[in-house]
Amino acid sequence: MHDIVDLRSDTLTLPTPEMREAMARAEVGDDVWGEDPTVQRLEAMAAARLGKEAAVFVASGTMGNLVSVVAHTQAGQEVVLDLDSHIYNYEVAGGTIVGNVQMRPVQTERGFLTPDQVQESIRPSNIHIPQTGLVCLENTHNRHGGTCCTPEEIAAVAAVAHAARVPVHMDGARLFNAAVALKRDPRDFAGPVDSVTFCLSKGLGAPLGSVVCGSADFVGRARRVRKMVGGGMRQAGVVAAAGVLALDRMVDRLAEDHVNARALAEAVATLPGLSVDVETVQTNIVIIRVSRGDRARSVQATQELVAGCAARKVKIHATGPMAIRCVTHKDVDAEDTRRAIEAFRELTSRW
Ligand code: TLP
Repeated sequence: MHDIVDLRSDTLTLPTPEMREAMARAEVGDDVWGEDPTVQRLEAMAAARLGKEAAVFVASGTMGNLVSVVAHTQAGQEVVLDLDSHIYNYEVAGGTIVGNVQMRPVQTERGFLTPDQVQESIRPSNIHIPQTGLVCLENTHNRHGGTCCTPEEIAAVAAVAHAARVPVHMDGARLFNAAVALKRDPRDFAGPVDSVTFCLSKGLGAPLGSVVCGSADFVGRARRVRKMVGGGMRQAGVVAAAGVLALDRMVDRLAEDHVNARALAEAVATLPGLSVDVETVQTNIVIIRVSRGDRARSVQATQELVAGCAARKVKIHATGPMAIRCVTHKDVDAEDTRRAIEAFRELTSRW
């Protein structure tokens, strides 16, 4: 049980006492010189966990996706991705600015491009038309509520892209949530794609950091781009030490977060004026839609819910005028989840 139940994001997780200890003791060196043994250990662990040749430690998921987009593409090429993807919506157009690529967002049903959509989006060879340089996938899918796509779905999309000689990058910020939820090896998801970024700083609880995995050649190029955007970190082993523990000890427990998210979703779905597509709650994200009569009243009710929950020490985040996102994580236990449900129940009881 915690004093404040913070459901705004799993990025708010605090490092465990064990992580802090490991950080204090970490063996370090200058990583730009290739001399930080703890960073090297983390990169080797990450590559092995995803079945890739190599990996590079980066400051954030955003940086991981940026260096991947730039390392895979040439200026003037096009990147095919889902309209609701994090890369397209929340990464400040980094690929466009740094990589000079054009984004080609495609509306999808569940956040996942189908093989047909990829086929239709790949540009023909024509003097007028930009070349397709990359396809990006996101798993789990943030805006669609932590939904997972299966290794088979990924393989089907990658086959179409690869047949056209287009590489595939996966934003796997929460890839381990998908692996735990679907009870599959992370390697099964990573196998069909050319690169994957995953985050240590979300459900896995590290204070910061993400890892980009791929072939040795790709990772070499990504490392250069990382340096270009100022991401060459010196004694980074201090933070990589927490990442090693995140990978080692924090993956299996993600299942608890999924149980709590389900409980929250099922309870909230029964309350007046609130709806949740419970079937989509496969991992740790719950998207709640608020509807109270007309739009104006619904928007106001959403704001009142956020404020009312805050007054009850339950922090939630409005992701749209009539939408709330709750994310469960290691610092929200079953008792905290019950408190959050109680707050929603109280606040909607007068509706
Ligand atoms: N997502 C954050 C916000 O930026 C929305 C959150 O609270 O969920 N890919 C995906 C799918 C993400 O959800 C995020 C972070 C990132 C990439 C970026 O990671 P960071 O925050 O480390 O740059």
